[in-house]
Amino acid sequence: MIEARIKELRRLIQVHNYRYYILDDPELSDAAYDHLMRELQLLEAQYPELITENSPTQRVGTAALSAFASVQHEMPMLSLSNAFSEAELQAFDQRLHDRLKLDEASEIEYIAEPKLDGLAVSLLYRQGQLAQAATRGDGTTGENVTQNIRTIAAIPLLLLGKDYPDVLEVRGEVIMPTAGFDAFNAQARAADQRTFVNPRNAAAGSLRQLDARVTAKRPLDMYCYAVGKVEGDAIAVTQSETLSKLRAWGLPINPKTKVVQGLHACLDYYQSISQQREKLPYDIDGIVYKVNHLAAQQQLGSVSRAPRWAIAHKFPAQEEMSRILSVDFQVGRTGAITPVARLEPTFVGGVTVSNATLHNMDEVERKDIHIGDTVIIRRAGDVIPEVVRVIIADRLANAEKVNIPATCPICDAEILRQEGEAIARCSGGLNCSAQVKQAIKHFASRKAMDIIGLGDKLVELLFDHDLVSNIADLYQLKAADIAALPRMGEKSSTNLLNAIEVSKKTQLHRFIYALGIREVGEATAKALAKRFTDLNDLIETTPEILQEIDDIGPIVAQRVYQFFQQASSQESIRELIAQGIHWSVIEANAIQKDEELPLANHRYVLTGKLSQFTRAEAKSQLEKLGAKVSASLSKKTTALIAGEKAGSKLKKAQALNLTVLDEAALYTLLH
Ligand code: D41
Repeated sequence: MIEARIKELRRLIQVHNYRYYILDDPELSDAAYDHLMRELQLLEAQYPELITENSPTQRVGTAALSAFASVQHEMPMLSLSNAFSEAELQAFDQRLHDRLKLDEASEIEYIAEPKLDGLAVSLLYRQGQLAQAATRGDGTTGENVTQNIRTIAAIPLLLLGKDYPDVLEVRGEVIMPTAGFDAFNAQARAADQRTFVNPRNAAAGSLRQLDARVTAKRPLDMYCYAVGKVEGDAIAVTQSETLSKLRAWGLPINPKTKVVQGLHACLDYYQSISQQREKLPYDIDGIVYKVNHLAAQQQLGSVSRAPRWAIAHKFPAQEEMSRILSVDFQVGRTGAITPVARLEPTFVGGVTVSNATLHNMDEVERKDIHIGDTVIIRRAGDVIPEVVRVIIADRLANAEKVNIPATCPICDAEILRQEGEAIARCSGGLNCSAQVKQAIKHFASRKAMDIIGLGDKLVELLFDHDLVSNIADLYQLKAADIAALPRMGEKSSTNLLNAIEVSKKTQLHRFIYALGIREVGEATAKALAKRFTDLNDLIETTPEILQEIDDIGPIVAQRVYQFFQQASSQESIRELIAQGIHWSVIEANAIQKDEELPLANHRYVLTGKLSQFTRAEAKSQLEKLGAKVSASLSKKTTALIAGEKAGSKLKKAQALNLTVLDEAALYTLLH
């Protein structure tokens, strides 16, 4: 009776683990799951003789080891050769064509997957039970880390189903997801303990704990990507089928893994994953492609510890070494002073970087940055490059500390830092030209008034030539004055004035956002516009009423209230409205969620020359209707919008059988 219940509980927990970790489709709430686990723990406490090694309660051992035993891998764990460019990948595909005697036209079927930045391990299942886990080590000899691997919840102690081989060795990568890594480091920092440099080191460090109770507290995860030794019937004839089987037995497989046909599909996959990279919950450093058919793999074999049938296509490194030449201080829209490191130009993350933000003085202190320091810099995706850490050992004896100036480098007003705040600010307000310029740039920006063509450089130019000294001045600009500016002409002058004219018809939330009230981002501006459909009501409101709005707390309420209380704010709003800025109240009432917009989930690519719009205008208008506009075609592209003299994109779209729209069709789409 009791024994049956215990067995049933173990089975239930195993099944729900599978749904949660492998299928990513949990059926139980966390509380209901915990309830099952507690019931099992209680029963096992009462009947210790019924505890088995593979009970889900027995993941964490209680005795620390004195050292790891070594493990000989029966089949060596091979390594991957690398490709650092498209050309190298193409050469790989060509080599395989040659070796497999395929003609040029036939495409090799590959399986593509993200290359996880973790630690390779081998799991050995005997009769469906996790019997041993080892690190890859040098590929021949690794370390026995079974007791640590058992603490990783995503790894099954028992396989599901019945048709697994008697002996099954599975290989994969243990990782620490970035969220867990950040949380771990934040906690370690707060407790003045050692932090890890990156998730890979964190995963490795966590697996190399002699006390599994320590490992159990680390947020580790795993994805399997290969089988090693197998005793019993052959599992499959392709790599993709192998992975499906592993998944069915309860092993974690990366859901991004995809079968692709030929080199071009590999490159498309590479592009697609590169774009998702920053949003993935774990670090990756490239893409791995493998020949999908096992017979072809066999035929290709290996050279010096790496299979010929697989390759890692690496992303450009995101971290490189550089040197801090000097530190400047930039003034933001709200006067915030940001220290910026000027660096020895360094190629990182695919571009040459010569500046990196140091965020604020607390960060400068924490990272202990000195002028002349050798540093690790990082540029990930579109994120602003930053200094990760200093290599202290390389510091010169006379290196100078970084000090914040007492006064604003632009307007000379005093720099103040409030108690408890990390950010120091210039106290010059609108007397500080840096703050005014930033305010104008923000006002014109895409999510604000969306004045197309009025970017940072042009704002600087207008300001420096005394054509604008505040936001409202934009609406007084004269064609001849603009045309007379350096590098401007009649055409660009007309374009700018048109864009300014068009921007007058706006939406209330854009206008509120454009005002640049501190702490009021796009979402808050939308919330305000929804609550106060009449701007005058917003101007006259109180902090109490503001706080009744969801997501508006006391600080934001105070900022908004203070802003509208200022005579200068009210004056500038009056002036803007007098210049013709307007919005419709109906629109203000119906702020649509992005997914409700008419072109939500549509993806367009623009090419060729349009006659009625610039490409930027077309892009902006499509985006306002919820569409995504990207630079390159993919299977997900809704349509290519082709103007005159469209070239290779048009050919590619035709080859991909995509819809192609001309300018007239675009016009219809937008109206
Ligand atoms: O994600 C990875 N890091 C990854 C590593 C992967 N997705 N596939 C891999 N496949 C192999 C072969 C082809 C040899 C089975 C690998 C590795 N090896 C690997 N990891 C560490 C050394 C080699």
